[in-house]
Amino acid sequence: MKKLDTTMYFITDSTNLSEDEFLFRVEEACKGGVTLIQLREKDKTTREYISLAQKVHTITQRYDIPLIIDDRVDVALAIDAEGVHVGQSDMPVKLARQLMGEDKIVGATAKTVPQALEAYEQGADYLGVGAIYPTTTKVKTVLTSVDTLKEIVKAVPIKVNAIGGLNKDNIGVLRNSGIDGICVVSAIMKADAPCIAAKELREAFDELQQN
Ligand code: TZP
Ligand code: MG
Repeated sequence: MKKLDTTMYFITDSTNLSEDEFLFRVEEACKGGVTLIQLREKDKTTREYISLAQKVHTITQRYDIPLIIDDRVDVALAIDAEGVHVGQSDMPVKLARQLMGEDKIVGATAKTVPQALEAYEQGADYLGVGAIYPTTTKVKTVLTSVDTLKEIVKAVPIKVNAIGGLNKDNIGVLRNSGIDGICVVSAIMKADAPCIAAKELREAFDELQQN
């Protein structure tokens, strides 16, 4: 059975970090209680992507946290990662699912209800929906309203996470939205202490879900 807990989904960004500093931060996030990690690399060669993915996988396996590879089914398969995440310009979910097999996690980005339904019908296990707030992370995206997020949650039976500019002080807008978790890059990656940042975010999200 594949394990999928999207509660505290950490997406990495190695920009401007040495490899040692990057891996240290990934491990600190693991210690802080993130439940899922995505390796997201936009400028690496395939060989560099695989090499980094292997190193990150060694860490995530120690903490029993599934590793998702952004965009690249080939890299995910090459390192036997637990899953892959595809956006609207990437490989269609249906093909990613066929290549990855039923036991792996396939996630997708959706900004509208039709996109969400399509991803679900093609076999996605979870959806990332956003950007909820403007983001400082390098990404081509537009804002998604919390109303659309709520409609997506109602439309599909799979897990739905909010993404985009989220931090422990602004996730209040997600109260009662029905989401399963949050995806963050900067709030952990750029924090002074990623371990503490992950813990505090987790606490803030748990509090939100209880009330
Ligand atoms: N997709 C929509 S927003 C985003 C992605 C990959 C980046 C989120 O990064 P941050 O730093 O948490 O705003
Ligand atoms: Mg992508």
